[in-house]
Amino acid sequence: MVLVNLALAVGVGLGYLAWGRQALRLERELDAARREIAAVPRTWRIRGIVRAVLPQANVVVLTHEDIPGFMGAMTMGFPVKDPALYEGLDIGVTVRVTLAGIPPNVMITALERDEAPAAAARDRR
Ligand SMILES: [Cu+2]
Repeated sequence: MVLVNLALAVGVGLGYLAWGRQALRLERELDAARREIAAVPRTWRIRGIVRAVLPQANVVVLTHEDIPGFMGAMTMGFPVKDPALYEGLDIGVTVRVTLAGIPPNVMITALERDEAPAAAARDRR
């Protein structure tokens, strides 16, 4: 009986160790998969409100909507691919932008005025 219990304890112990190792391996695979996903160039079409234009830095500061899979709504600056995109842009207007790149290195590659009020505009005014 003692032997049976001992065998059982050893068996359960080994099983637990094997399970723990497998869990670790799965966790590592998941991490690697996440890194791979993160390293892929992506594009988003989002709306935002223009808060500032910084031509010296080639940056437009936007209060932007949620960027799915990247970041939530907030106010921040984005580098702009072409200075022509922010030429004549007014502060406070709602714009539709295309963001492209490998997070966290994304830039605005397209920008146009949007007449419909952005969700960000309603929530953050
Ligand atoms: Cu942001």
